[in-house]
Amino acid sequence: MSNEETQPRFNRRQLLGTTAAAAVAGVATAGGALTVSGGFATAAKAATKSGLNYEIKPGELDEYYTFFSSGQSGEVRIVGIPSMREIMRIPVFNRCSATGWGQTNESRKVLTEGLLPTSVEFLKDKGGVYHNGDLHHPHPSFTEGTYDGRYLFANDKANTRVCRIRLDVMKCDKIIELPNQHTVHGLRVQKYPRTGYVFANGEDGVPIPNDGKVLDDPKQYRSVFSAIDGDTMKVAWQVIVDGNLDNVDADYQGKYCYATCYNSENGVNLEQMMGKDQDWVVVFNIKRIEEAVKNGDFKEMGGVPVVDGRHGSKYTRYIPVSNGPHGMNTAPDGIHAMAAGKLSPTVTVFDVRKFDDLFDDKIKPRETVVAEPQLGLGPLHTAFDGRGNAYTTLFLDSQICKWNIEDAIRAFNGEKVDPIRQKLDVSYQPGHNHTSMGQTKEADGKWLLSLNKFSKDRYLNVGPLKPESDQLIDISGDEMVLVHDNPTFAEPHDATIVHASKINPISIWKRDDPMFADAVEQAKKDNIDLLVDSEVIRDGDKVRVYMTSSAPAFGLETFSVKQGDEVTVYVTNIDEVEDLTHGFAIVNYGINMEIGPQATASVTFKASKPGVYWYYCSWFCHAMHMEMKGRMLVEPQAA
Ligand code: K7E
Ligand code: CUA
Repeated sequence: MSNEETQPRFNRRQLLGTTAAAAVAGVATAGGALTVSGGFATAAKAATKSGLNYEIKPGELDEYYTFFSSGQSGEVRIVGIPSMREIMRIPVFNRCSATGWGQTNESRKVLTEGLLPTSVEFLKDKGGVYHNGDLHHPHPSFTEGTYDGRYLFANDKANTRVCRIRLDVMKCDKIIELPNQHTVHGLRVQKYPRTGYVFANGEDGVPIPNDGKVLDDPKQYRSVFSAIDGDTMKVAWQVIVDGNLDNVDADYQGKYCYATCYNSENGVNLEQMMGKDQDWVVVFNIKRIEEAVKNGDFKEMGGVPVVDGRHGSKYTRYIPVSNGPHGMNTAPDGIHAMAAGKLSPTVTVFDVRKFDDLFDDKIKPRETVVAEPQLGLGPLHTAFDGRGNAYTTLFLDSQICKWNIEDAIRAFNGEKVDPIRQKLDVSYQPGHNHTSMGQTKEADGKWLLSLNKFSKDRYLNVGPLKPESDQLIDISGDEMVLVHDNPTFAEPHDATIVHASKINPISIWKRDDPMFADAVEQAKKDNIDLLVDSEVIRDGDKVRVYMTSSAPAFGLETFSVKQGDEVTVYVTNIDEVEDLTHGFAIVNYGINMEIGPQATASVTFKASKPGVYWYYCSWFCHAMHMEMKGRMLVEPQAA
């Protein structure tokens, strides 16, 4: 719009910062009502319109934890709502310089123990671990339809892995790589009776096994759906499906889960994938699949039972929807589930109570559809307020569309009602959105987060690579009100908003924590009391260095090893004070790790360079923190 280019920039930004109603009228009134300079006028306006208090004063705590994914950054981030302050990062599929994730023995165990043998072999000369991941969908564990504060699960699209994060310590304790599958995209968990299963969608099809015997023969490519046991983190079963699985959700009865599925053509390029007008939502019958596994109606592949769920199978049903569906979301009413159209301007609403009849072949697949409202361009994901309204992101329109589910059903049945309540401009191109507790039966209808792929002009220009832009919207009233913009680094893809009352982390590690059980066991064998002793144990060319750390001193001021030794340093933080973390870094040896209060952390390396190497505490712990250091003396090998 040339009009836009000639206007001062703040005018347009103000316009986008107001509610949709104002925005629609905005073009006409912009010259009048919105000429106050700067962004503050908009914020003040939003504040008076917003029914909720979103200002968190210094020292006050947020009402919600938000677990943000970070896409290709590979970590999970914890953000408070409504303040939108980033509180913590949890390294998962990435390397973390601050905590030593990817370097400590404790983290390497998590990163390696669930790898498939082929990957162990592949990573042999690459440091033994994958250094990247693409974490899309973080979802907490449920008990009876709501969050229980035990775990958070997430997928790695880049290297076909699923992780589990312990919410008591906010650390990842399990990562598994899925056999037979190629990428994990959609991930959701069983809501009832509990988690239970973690459902993981395999997006791309490949030959099974993918060992090079079959290459350019797409007819032999298979897409796989996995159910993982969240307690053991083992694959419980897999299902082969037709098409490429995209997003998934589960019902509130523990009977079904369902996934959007594109590429019904089984094509391998864009042209082939767009060949047909229709794709599917595939519904999985959990009970029937469990029976199949029990009764042996499966093939064992890659060490797990694989059930054939392609067309004609009694384990699945394929419900036709328009081409290229994307988001899959179950409403808190437990009755409605919906698939966002992406390429179609519609959202297709299913009544999950009809799935019993569908599997008994009493009704046709499309008879489970109870509404299909037309919302706008590029519907991707839907969130809920628990009051019967749905909020769908419109990627192409850069809007959130608020609509009423019951009205959409009435319109579908021929009544003259418009289900759309409001459209709110967001900046820009939203992917996921999420409401407070909105993926549980306790949806409270207070906050909506819009996770926008582009920020363009919303923040100070930082060069060609711009941040994403997450926007906080008050949905407590009749109208959505935008209250806050938050820039984020690549790429908070999805987020889950959990009421703080559901989460109860500890502040000091328990000495019997499984995270460092291996170190405790080794110390026992070496007759070391980790809380007391600082000692060097030589075992051939393996050297184990045990030291305590207590602000502001390490238990050892110096230790000696020989060039070529394999050295393991175990540091135990014997401070019992909340928020007193020590670090252990060895200069010019590329080593650094975090040791939380009452934790033990260890790192193993080859002392390949002779000389004097200072080690120091890298996490600020005391007024004398700078003095918390010592020397590693590496004696040169005799020539
Ligand atoms: Cu919509 Cu990876 Cu969650 Cu992207 S998927 S938006
Ligand atoms: Cu210990 Cu800084």
